[in-house]
Amino acid sequence: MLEELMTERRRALITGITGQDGGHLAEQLHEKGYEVFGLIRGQNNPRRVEVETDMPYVTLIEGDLTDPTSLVRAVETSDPHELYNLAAISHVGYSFKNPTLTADVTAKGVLNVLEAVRVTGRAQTTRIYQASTSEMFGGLDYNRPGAGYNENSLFHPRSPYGVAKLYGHWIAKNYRESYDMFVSCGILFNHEGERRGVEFVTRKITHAVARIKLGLQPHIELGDLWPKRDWGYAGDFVDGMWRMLQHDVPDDFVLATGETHSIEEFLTLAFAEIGIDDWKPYVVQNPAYMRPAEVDILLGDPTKAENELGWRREVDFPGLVSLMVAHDLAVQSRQLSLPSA
Ligand code: NDP
Ligand code: GDR
Repeated sequence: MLEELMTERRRALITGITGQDGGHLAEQLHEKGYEVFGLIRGQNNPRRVEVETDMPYVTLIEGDLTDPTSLVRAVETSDPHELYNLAAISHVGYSFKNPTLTADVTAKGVLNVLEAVRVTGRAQTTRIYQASTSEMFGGLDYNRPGAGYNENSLFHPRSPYGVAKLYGHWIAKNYRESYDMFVSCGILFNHEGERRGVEFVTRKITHAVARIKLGLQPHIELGDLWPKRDWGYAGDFVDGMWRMLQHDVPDDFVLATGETHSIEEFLTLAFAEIGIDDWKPYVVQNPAYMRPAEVDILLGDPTKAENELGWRREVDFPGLVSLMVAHDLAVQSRQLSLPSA
């Protein structure tokens, strides 16, 4: 019996399975031998077929972060040792246009997940990862000017998304303190890659760069180009999520690269990948992509995660841009060579 318990296969439930991080995480957990369950929403989610094709080892469970009963069912069906709560309305610009939905999903949805674990009697057996974000910091770190944000920096969110995430962060910490639950919050800075949605600026650029190279579009429309972000690779960051849940105690950890770069720098490297030195003729600024309030600069300090979790990012900024452009060139070229319907 003891032997059976010790060799029991680990089970993980991922909310946000159709998203960027859900894909990377499912892949890594599967490679580690986990049985992986994914929460999927909607009657006709167009991304269901992608998950079923690319990750046939994932068992999909219908549910929605705004539907508490569906979350109870998902937790009971998967009976997870680890639950990664990645689902959210995650686009900052969109959150200004749909603030109430953002609060329902990105804030209250976290409470629904925590309650689903607690009321099904799993408070002491299911470890939870909450996807917190550098958007909770917002502006400058007034306490440590010039230094990166760490776990002790002040929060000052600048969007409905950031405010909703801050609720999720605090309610997760509250359940850790109130019910002695293993709930860890990863305060992750921007991370990108081949799976990034094209609505986010990095993928929007690499997707357009590939299409410009192949003559499929003339230019790209963007908003502000001066904001700076601490951009890492999603594959590296989901490894950090897993490490947080293997740690001996639940805690909060910043994951970041410790470097910050502007969108202009991203454009320079991306266009250089296709042999274009001056990107300016190919970029049109459109106010539609500007936000009512902007986060000027984000820079993170991952020292705690490096020291306590042994976490390291592998992919650097030029490597990230290069792999994303290469991926989009391959995808667009493949589509070009497909016979038309
Ligand atoms: P994505 O936007 O790629 O994925 C979001 C996921 O949430 C999708 O699978 C989406 O499913 C799902 N979702 C949205 N609404 C609901 C709902 N009501 N019920 C259930 N599922 C829902 O995000 P990422 O993978 O990039 O990020 C993962 C998490 O990490 C998010 O919480 C994000 O806010 C956070 N984060 C991300 C960072 C980044 O740089 N990527 C940095 C810091 C934090 P559907 O297919 O149905 O739309
Ligand atoms: P962000 O990522 O808001 O940092 O949130 P995004 O890529 O959307 O924006 C980064 C910066 O680029 C500017 N920008 C544009 N952004 C988009 N999306 N589209 C454009 O055309 C455009 N032009 C300029 C933005 O104004 C901003 O300054 C991401 C999300 O993944 C969040 O879920 C996550 O929490 C944070 O990263 C950390």
